[in-house]
Amino acid sequence: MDFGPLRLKLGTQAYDYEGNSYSWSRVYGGTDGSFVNEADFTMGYLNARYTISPLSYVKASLSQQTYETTSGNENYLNDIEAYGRRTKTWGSANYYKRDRTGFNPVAPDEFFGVAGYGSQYTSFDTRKTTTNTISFDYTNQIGYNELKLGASIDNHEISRYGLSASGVARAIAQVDTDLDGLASEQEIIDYAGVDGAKDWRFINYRSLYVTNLGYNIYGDEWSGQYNQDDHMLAPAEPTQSRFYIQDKLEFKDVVVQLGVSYETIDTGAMAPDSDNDGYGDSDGFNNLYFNRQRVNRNGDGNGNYVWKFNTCWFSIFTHVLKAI
Ligand SMILES: [Ca+2]
Ligand SMILES: [Ca+2]
Repeated sequence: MDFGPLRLKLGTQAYDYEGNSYSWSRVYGGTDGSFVNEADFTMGYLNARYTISPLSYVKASLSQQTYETTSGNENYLNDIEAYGRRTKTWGSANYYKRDRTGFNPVAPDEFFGVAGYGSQYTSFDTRKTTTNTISFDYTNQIGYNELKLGASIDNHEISRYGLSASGVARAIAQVDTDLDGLASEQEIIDYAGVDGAKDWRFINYRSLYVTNLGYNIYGDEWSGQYNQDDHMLAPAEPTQSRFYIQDKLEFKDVVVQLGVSYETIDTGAMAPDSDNDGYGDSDGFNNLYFNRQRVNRNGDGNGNYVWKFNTCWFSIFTHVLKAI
C-alpha cells in the first residue's frame, strides 16, 4: 500500500514454553509430583514513520507485550489446596502412605533401599507482566547538526502470587480428622472453636510466605476492590516516562554528540498519607489501624490516615558528550 510519505509496519511475536524437571529421589513410584514451568510471551507493535522532507522525519510506535510464567507441581498447579493432599486411593497422584503424625508421607527409603525424601514439589509461583509502550522520535538534519528529540511512556501491570503450598497441606492435615484430605467447616470448628474458625484459614495462609500482588492471599485474582478479610491487593501499575533531546554535530574529522534526557517513574503505590500531600508520612505509618490481625485501610472510621495513591517520582538527568 502506498501512503505517500507515511510508512506503517505491523508486527507480532509469541512463544510458549513448558519445561518439566524430574527428581527421582523426590518421587515415589514414578514422575508424578514433579516440577513444571510454563511460560508464554506475546508481543504486538505498530510502527509508523512519516517523512516530512528529505532531511527530516517522525517515527512513532505503539506496542504491547505480555510475559507470564507459572511454576509448581504438575498434578495441581493452580489448585493450591491440593498440594500434598493425602488420600489412601492407590494410584492417585495424591496417594500417601501416612506416618503416624498424619502430616507426612512415609519416605520411600523406609520401604526400599533407596535414598529419597518421599516428598512432592510443593511450592507454587506465578507472575504476569503486561507492558504498553507509546513512543515518538523526531529527527531533522540542519547543516552540520542532526537534531533528534523524542519521548516514550511505558505503563506496566504486574501481578504475582506465590507461596509454600506444603504449609497449606499441613494446616489441612491438622484438622482433617476423617482423612479425606479436605478441611471441612465442621472439622475447622472442632479444631479451632467457632470464633477461631473465622480466622483459621487467614492465619494459616499468612504464615506461608505468601506473595500476593494482584491477588488475595488464597490465590484468587484481583476482584477490583481491596479487601482486608482476604488481603486482596491490586496489581502494581508503575509508569515510566522518558524525554530526550540530542544534537549530533558532524565536522570533517570530529563528531560531537550532546544530549539531555529526563526520566521518571511513578510507582503508583498506595500508602497511608495523613496530610493529603500525596506522600506517605510518619504520622500515617505510625497510626495504622488493625482489625483482627489485618491492617485496616479504612483508618479510624473518620477518614483519618486513609490509604491513598501516593506519587513517587524520581528523575535522572544525563549529559552526553562524545568526540570521535
Ligand atoms: Ca476432612
Ligand atoms: Ca503526607
